[in-house]
Amino acid sequence: MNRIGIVAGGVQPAAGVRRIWLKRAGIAAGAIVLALVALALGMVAWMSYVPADLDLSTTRLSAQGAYRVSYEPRRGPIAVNQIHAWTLHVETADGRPVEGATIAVDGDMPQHGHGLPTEPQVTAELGGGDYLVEGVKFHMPGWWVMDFTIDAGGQTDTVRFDLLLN
Ligand SMILES: [Cu+2]
Repeated sequence: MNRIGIVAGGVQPAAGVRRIWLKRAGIAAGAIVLALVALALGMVAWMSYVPADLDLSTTRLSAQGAYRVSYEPRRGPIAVNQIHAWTLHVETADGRPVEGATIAVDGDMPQHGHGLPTEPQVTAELGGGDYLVEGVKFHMPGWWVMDFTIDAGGQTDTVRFDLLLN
């Protein structure tokens, strides 16, 4: 009798400890799941965030004010996933066409940490300050930026366009 009593007494606390441990593990797992859900929601919100004051104009003054630059897609509105070309027009701040410029092209999605799927380039100078930009493609809807670094007559300046694609 005595022996059974000792055994029973020994089993009781162990089961109690296990129950408490399981309860704590359950609480921890729940907290982890909640944290992951919050993180996922935060990431979705961050990745689809677009500044309310985004300037979508297709004519912009370059960062240091050297050039007034405008662009036009050559075949109508820009569609996601379609490779297309732009005409980029470059003039001085006071409206004189800039010819013979060297222009580098870059672009990315500010919220996604990725750039363009292609490497668009200026492939021809069309005259009158117009340049042909070929190989432009946006592979996702959302907020994109396009950056042009323009070097003409020893004056280098950059211009950024914001685009919002559906
Ligand atoms: Cu993206």
